[in-house]
Amino acid sequence: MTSQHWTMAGQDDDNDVSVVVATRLKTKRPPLYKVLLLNDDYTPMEFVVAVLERFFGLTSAQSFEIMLTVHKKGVAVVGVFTAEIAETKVAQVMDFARQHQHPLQCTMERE
Ligand code: TYC
Repeated sequence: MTSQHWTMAGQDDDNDVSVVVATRLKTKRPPLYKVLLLNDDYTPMEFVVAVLERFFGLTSAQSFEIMLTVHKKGVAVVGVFTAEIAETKVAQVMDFARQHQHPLQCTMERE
């Protein structure tokens, strides 16, 4: 929706002065970011599946499918989010991987 409301300036009977006010009804969609998971030779497949279930709310079947895509193609988009949410997901995955001493990499890029 793109519309605006304008209140006219004027002077009423009491000599009170009214002021022009613009009310912006337009809503802007925020920029979106793809969260990407990268393949490596060492992170166990089961760990990647567990990450996708835990941090992206995917079912085990969806997680297995995405994990296999990353394994075969090198990278896959695991979700699209606003900046703050994408940053949080990336940080959660990277922290969890580091805690378990796996080299799994997760990044984000503007859609
Ligand atoms: N290539 C890994 C293996 O063979 C599995 C893997 C899948 C690693 C996806 C990372 O993002 C990844 N154990």
